[in-house]
Amino acid sequence: MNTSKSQELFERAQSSIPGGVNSPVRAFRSVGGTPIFIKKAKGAYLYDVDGNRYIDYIASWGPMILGHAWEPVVKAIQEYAVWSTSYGAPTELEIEMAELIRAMTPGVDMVRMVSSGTEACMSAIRLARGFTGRNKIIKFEGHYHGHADPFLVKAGSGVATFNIQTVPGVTPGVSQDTLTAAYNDLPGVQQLLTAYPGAIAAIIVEPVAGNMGCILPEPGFLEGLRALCDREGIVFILDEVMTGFRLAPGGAQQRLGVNADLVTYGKVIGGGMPVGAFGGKKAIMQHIAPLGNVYQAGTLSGNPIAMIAGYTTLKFLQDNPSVYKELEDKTSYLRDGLDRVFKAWGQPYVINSLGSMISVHFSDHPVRDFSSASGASNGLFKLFFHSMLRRGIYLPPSAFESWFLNNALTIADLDATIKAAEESLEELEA
Ligand code: HOZ
Repeated sequence: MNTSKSQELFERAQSSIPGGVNSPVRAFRSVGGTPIFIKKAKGAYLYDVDGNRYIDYIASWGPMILGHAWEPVVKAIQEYAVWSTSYGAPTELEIEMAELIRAMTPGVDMVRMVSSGTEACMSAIRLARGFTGRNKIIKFEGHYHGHADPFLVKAGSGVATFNIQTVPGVTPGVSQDTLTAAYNDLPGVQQLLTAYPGAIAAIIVEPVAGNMGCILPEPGFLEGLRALCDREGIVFILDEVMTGFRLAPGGAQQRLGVNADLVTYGKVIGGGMPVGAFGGKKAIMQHIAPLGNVYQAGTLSGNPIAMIAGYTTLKFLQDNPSVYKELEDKTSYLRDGLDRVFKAWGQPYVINSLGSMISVHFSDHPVRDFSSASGASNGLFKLFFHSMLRRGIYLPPSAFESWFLNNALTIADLDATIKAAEESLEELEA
């Protein structure tokens, strides 16, 4: 496979963009080699600048649930763009978007649009603190809620990929208010509550962890967190940036039957444009300015182009819930196929999946939290990643990320992926 143009671009990017990329995991540092520079994408396929085609399992890290350059979104953006790309003033479309989100998601009385998942989580934490008058939050090891200061403590995604223990620039004052527990460890959370009575404003959790590979909540874990929050007057925040509108029209709340006080969204909600949102119970949301004094704002919040891309995507998902069954069937098909070839390979592996999220860990023990995810072999993942890439399969360039399926994938694509995995594993053996 010729990737010479990507290599040239990566070299050129070094002098003007830190590390040559605008988001660290894209640099391929943990898997080695040169990132592929993308020229365009359509449906389930990415096309790089050298003319190679890849079957895409990133889906822009989640948003492209219906595939790339999906016609209705492209048309809607074209239609709205001629009226201006930003007003900084309210539009009817924002109300329609808020009403649609309310209709699709359980327990969201009010919603505020922002421009990224980071902003959504950062704002939700501030709101929880303002509402409760408490300072500390609990997050989980290996969970990633964006790159705002309070979340960069034992974080997943790029922070885990690059094994960054402490992030310079995050002050100790901020970090000390972020307490961490292991995912799926309810007694660990209980211990923190005992150690810091009346001090915890919020517990924030990815209901299905997607920033250390894909890791499922064990039965009773999320329900247990909900009960602890009720008992202690803590705001329970579900970070549905990855799972929102992906696991079900109502996200993980609907899929797993758990209710949050506040929910954060990103990715699918923007249909591929930069969008995030946070919403939840009116009693809490009404503390946001201008109703209350918890300040939060944004020039591009509710941007019309972003709103129409997101609205078009969400409306389609609401009107066509069969998409979720199709995605889940495709993911099961992939999972079964991978399971077959990994079993035949004969070395330890773990495949976790739920809905259209899936990942493979080269591990001889169940992967249920950050420490078990970190115990998996990154060396084997690296080799597997590159072997798959050479065969035209684009996986996340880090074992600390979930794969995301899009509904443009065909059975033939999945078969090609399973075959590539079989050949890649044979290559690992050699
Ligand atoms: N942090 C994102 C996934 N968990 C990756 C962002 C990107 O590189 O686009």
